[in-house]
Amino acid sequence: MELQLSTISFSLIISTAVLLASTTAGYPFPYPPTSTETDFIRTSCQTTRYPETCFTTLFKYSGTIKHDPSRLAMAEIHVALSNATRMAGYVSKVSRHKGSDNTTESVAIRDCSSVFGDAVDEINKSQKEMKQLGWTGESVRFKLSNVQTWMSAALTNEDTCVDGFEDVVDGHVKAEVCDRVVAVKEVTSNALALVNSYADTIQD
Ligand SMILES: *[C@@H]1O[C@H](CO)[C@@H](O)[C@H](O)[C@H]1NC(C)=O
Ligand SMILES: *[C@@H]1O[C@H](CO)[C@@H](O)[C@H](O)[C@H]1NC(C)=O
Ligand SMILES: CC(=O)N[C@H]1CO[C@H](CO)[C@@H](O)[C@@H]1O
Repeated sequence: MELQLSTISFSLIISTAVLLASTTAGYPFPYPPTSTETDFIRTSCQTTRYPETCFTTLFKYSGTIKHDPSRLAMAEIHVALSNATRMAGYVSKVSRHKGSDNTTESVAIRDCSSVFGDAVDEINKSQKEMKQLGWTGESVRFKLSNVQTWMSAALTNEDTCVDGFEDVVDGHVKAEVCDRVVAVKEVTSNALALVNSYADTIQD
């Protein structure tokens, strides 16, 4: 029974990978990903809160990630950084257009713009730290704990942006900002989860 179940899920994984490969055909892969490389991403993504988002954002990097959990975490940090940067740019533009009045909406937008700028800096620092993890267990552990701290702070800042709109009456701007933050939060949360999983594998 157990064998049957795992055979079924294995073929499910394969067919999903094949389906995705065919729908994303034409993507600039370093080279066509092998099924074990995509399996690694699919399996690792199960430990995240948004496994589908995890897989769809990382699938195209499978040739670079191979079976390396640190590259996996780094790739999602990279996705989170470009997502957060784009979001910060959007909010800052809205904030400039909204003028400088003190309506709850304008205040929420200004605050969101400020905390998103911080989130971008924190994710950026995390990316740099991941690029120079070093080799000794101690060094890797120390740097990963920095990354965990910064990515958690980034996630908190993204939440703070949304919380700031709590008392703002429903409208176009509130809906648009809160909608867009959802996607950024998903990849940020996933990146943190992948860092946590990797940190768990490092020996003292
Ligand atoms: C908005 O509030 C800030 C800080 O409370 C104040 O300095 C500023 O003059 C206010 N702007 C307007 C347009 O009322
Ligand atoms: C990350 O930080 C560096 C400076 O250390 C800066 O040049 C770069 O533009 C930043 N990247 C993003 C996406 O904010
Ligand atoms: C600009 C950018 O990186 N956008 C991505 C944000 O995350 C979603 C998935 O949650 C991607 O589909 C976007 O391409």
